[in-house]
Amino acid sequence: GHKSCVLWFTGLSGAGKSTLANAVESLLHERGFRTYVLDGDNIRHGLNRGLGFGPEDRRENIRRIAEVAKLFVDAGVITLTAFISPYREDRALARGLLDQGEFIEIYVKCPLELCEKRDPKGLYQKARNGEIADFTGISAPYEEPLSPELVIDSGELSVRESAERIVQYLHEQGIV
Ligand code: GGZ
Repeated sequence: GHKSCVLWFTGLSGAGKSTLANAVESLLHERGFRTYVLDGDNIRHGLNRGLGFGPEDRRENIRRIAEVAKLFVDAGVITLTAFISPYREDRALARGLLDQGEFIEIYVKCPLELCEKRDPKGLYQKARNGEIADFTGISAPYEEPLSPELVIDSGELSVRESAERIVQYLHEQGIV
């Protein structure tokens, strides 16, 4: 058996968290590991339906996700979470629920201008127009990680390169 862990991706909307989490998952599958990706599609539409984007709701969103991730880790699954998780305090809370070495914070770093230029869902435009309140980077804060395990410059690296770096890190840590 292998050590399990949470790969906690954090970063702005449009930075590439989900894309990267899915790419890492593919590489891990090739090597025979069991994995699961938690993201907005399976969490915000289900377990956390009804939570919004104010600070309190985001905190509750992150807390529940961390608790679920912990269950997956207990089940021996490498768990990848892709949420903005903009508040340091909330990420620290998530980290605190896991054992030492089980929480790997990955800052998917991408300039706001680039995220806004990509704007795949048109949300930044809506936020600029005042149609979405509390939008991260526009009208709500993003607190950059101060000491993440990894920083991935998603504006500079390809998805494949980024994913390989993360798997390399897991290898160095003796996780895979
Ligand atoms: C930020 C928002 C907002 C607001 C809707 N602020 O690019 P997306 O669409 O698919 O990812 C964003 C997602 C953020 O949800 P998270 O659960 O990751 O946020 S947090 O960790 O802060 O709780 C975006 C969409 O939801 N979205 N409104 N106001 N992103």
